[in-house]
Amino acid sequence: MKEKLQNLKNKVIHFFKKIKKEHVIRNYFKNNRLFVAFVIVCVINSTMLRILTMQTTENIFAIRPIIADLGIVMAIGSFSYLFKGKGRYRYLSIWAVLFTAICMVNSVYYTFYTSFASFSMLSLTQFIGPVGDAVVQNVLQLKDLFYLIPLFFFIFYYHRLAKKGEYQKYEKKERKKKFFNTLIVGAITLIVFCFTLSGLEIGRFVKQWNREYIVMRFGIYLYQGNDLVKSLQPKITAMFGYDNAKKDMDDYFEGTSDTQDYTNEYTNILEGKNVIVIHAESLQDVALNTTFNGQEVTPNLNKMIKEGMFFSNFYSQVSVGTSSDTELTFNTSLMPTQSGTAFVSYFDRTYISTPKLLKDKGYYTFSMHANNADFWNRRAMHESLGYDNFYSKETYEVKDEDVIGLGLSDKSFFAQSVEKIKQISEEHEKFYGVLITLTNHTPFSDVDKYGEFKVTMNETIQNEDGTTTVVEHPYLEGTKLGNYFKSVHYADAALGEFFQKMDEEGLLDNTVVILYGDHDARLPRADYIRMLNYDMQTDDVKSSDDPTYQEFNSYHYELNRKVPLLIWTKDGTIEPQVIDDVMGMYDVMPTIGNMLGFYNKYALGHDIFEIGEDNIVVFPNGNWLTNKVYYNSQDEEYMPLKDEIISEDYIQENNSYVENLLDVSNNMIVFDLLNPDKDKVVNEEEEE
Ligand code: GP9
Ligand code: MN
Repeated sequence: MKEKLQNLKNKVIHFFKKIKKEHVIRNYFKNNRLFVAFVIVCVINSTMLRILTMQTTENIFAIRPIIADLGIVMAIGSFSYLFKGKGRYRYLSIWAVLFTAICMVNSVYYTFYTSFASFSMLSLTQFIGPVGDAVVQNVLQLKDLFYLIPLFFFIFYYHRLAKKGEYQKYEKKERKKKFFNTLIVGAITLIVFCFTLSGLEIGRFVKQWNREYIVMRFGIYLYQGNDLVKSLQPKITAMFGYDNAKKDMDDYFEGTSDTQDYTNEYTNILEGKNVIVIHAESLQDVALNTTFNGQEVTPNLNKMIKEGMFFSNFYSQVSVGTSSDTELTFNTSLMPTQSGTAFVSYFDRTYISTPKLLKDKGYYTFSMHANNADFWNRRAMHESLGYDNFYSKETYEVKDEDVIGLGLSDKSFFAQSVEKIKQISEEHEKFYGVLITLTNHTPFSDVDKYGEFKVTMNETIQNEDGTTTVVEHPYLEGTKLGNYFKSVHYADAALGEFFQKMDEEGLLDNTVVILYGDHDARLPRADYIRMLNYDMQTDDVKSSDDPTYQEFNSYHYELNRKVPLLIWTKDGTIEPQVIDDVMGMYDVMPTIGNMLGFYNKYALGHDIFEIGEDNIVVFPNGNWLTNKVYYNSQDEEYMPLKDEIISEDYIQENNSYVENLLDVSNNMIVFDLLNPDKDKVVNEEEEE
């Protein structure tokens, strides 16, 4: 073994010595001048773009995106060797122009939107419009022209080589060899790059979740290539199978009435009221039910829950689109799509949504979120959902001292939002507004900024002299779950301040507040086990043999992912009550629709006051939940929730209901089945 290693070492040393002795690198540069110039020009431009747009130390010193750019540029450039004579230059210059254009467009786009451009936006006049105007007015800056310098250098360099007779011409055989070798080196570079990636990074690349994040790690060229594929994918999928999809949808809704065919005690009770929706980031029920040494994690919310209508078994139904999936389901009663995300890939479809239906009733509709407007492609999708206005980061003042975690703190966000809502209420008769919070977002590590809240466990010891001593045990301090509770405590305080300010401004007087947790916080199961089974004496988890040990298996974990849903009015229109039936995000639209006086025939959920205990919550992965059972579709196993025998038929019936619902929902989005013009177009095409 030792000998083999020594041999290998010698070989490597020999290889490098040979490279040095024979001036391999120098010769390579000499023999491939134009290609090398092409690679350098393209990589300089992409690096310049990253550095000029995202000026963080992490980005400025990042090597990985340079490796990715190198790999891509080499692989694409390698094909130039297949062309004879001047053809090689032509091929390379077309790509050099294209790559430069990518950098320039993104440079302009970034100045305007603090994000990177997407091909899918090309179909949106909303994008072309403002950017077009802005370019003419003031957005095109000197820095956007820097990218032309390397390109001009490349063109100039070629002409100089040609003039001096130094533009290399290769034999056919040599060209083939060069093409093959360069392609291999490009591919190896990309493979090396892939090995440096974490699972999280790959996941985010696939989802195109946050464009800045992707460009910072993958470089602009890989980002744009991926974006092109992502933009074309939905168009290609939607080309086949329209008729079947339409028929399935029509069958699904065959028995559903075109207009609401029932009334119950909640019908129209909220009609005409303003609506404030709070999309509470990562807020789980567990935070509402937890106290530390007698201190509630969420005192403000708990108070409101006692005064309002609380749904105690409410679940979000998100897939990879997390926040954005919840926004979709909440506003349209549709499920997330089976591939990609509706917000990113299907923002140009027609949706029947709560903002649109309320707009028909004279409401002004808006959304507020102090993050970059291109996160989850909200800039485009909020328009598709029918919001009259989206107040994003651009409309908020973000001072450094007000930043926590992902961006502007909830306290500052709410304070500034109240001012905006005040103005809206002066200008509009009634409004529907959704406020999307941000601070309580994973990884919950900005603990110093959440304010003082201890997640310890106090032990009171009786002393012999009759006095007592309090000993504080660390309990959840330092765990992710512990940090989560601290973060939620902050979010709750921010909500408390918000409602107080809204009340002071008289903005709660004729308003209904709807608050939901957008999805669970994906916290480690081990932390819950510690929370439930903490042994103060050992500062460790009790043994599972301990008679007081509480199990927390994967089903408990799933059930614990429930999030709050609260409907509250200041004037008591909504009476205090707790609804225990299981309910999903898709049931909100029909439930509040009945209260506010609108109806969507194509909702997949139900008014909870109609369906009651027969309700079923469908999850995008095929799992489902009823009052009786939690079913896991991957394992094809379930956990009964009541002392009741579950029949095989019950499972089968629900399974086929779930499968059908998920398919119909997906098709409605992918094939744009809610677009009344679509049917016409398809019919016309068939007649031709
Ligand atoms: C992004 C925020 C978080 O602006 O809404 O999204 P999430 O990571 O929860 O999907
Ligand atoms: Mn979220």
